[in-house]
Amino acid sequence: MFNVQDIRKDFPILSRKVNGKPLAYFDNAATSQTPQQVIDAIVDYYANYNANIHRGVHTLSQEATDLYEQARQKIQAHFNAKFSHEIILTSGATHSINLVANGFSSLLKKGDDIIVSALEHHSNIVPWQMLCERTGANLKVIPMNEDGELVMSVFDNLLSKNTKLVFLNHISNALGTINPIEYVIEKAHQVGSAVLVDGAQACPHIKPDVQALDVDFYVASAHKMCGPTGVGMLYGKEAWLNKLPPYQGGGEMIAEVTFEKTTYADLPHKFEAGTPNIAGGIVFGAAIDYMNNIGFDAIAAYEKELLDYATQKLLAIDGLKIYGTSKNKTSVISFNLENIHPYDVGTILDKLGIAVRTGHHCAQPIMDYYGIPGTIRASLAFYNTKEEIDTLVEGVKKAKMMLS
Ligand code: 7TS
Repeated sequence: MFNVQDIRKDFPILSRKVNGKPLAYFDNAATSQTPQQVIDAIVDYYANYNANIHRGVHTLSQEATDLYEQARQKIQAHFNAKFSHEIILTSGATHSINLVANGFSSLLKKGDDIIVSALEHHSNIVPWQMLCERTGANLKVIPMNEDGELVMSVFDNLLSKNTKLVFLNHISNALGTINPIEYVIEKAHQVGSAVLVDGAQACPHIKPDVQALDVDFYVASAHKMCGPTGVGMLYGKEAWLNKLPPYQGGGEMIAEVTFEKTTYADLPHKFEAGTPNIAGGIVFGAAIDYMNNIGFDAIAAYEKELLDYATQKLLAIDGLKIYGTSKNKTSVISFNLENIHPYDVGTILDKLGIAVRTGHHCAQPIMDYYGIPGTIRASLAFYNTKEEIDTLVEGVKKAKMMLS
């Protein structure tokens, strides 16, 4: 049974005060909070297992290696990848995207097309622009509409035999829109293009099945799903990962090194140069366990309830406009008050202990589309409550009164 008050007891930070008020944390899309089970796993690693992995004959190193590889298997099972070596542990979604973008340098030529969506976080735009500069490929954009949805009829027309890669997020960080990735994957595959899905904002809410999706690459960050910062994953189909060259050179990614020639290790090690975030990788596994114990169906149902409640309450405030009104959206609410700068509202909310993000949310093209400098974003998680939403709504009303 889903009981939010019991769940909240797992998160020590949720009982602290900010500016003398109980914290109401609504910046979950930036980073999620960390349950005690995950904090304990970090302490356990450093207290009992700390050693470098894949290189020692000694017991500690072997134990740490086993834990790290078990975490990889846990991640494999969670995303339903066919092989554990299709899971590359990275420093996060940004690293994962850059790894693929860098690899495609050797696969693209002038005149090839790559397609992005208008709803992307900068980390799924800039690495591809850099790739286009290196290769002469063209970057094409699937546009958005007023509701913050992608215009799929334009996407259909952008696709051609020149399309080599399509990349878009599963869920928009700025608006919460759930994108029709199944359709995108099917259509892109029909013209022989690969697809990368940025799942950074989807993984806190749903459990993606990469084989059912038939997606070529899928990326995620642990810190948005109750895990630590500085660790994430890249899923890639084995054939694609074998086709891509290594991203970074260094220790642990080689088979043999001489000054004449170096050969590379097999997957996944080919993409994991240097000492990784060992504790982070292991604890990523613990975070996945934590979320699965609560259950993604229960999380989705509860968050939908919170989203509907918050949307209705906020819309009752005169002059408040919500950006991102797709029926198919998750628990992110981006909004503005008429004639008031989002930053000013965010500052007043902070004084009341309410944490929201204000600004362009690293998604400037979306703000440009709406002709606004930014929004106030309340992103909800399964440990938020209706009472906290009431506090937010009262805070927004107060800010409106003070700033009008
Ligand atoms: N992709 C999406 C869709 C994101 O929302 C983010 C981070 C990233 C990629 C990058 O993830 P990282 O872990 O590599 O940094 N999004 C946000 C946000 O919305 N507010 O702060 C970070």
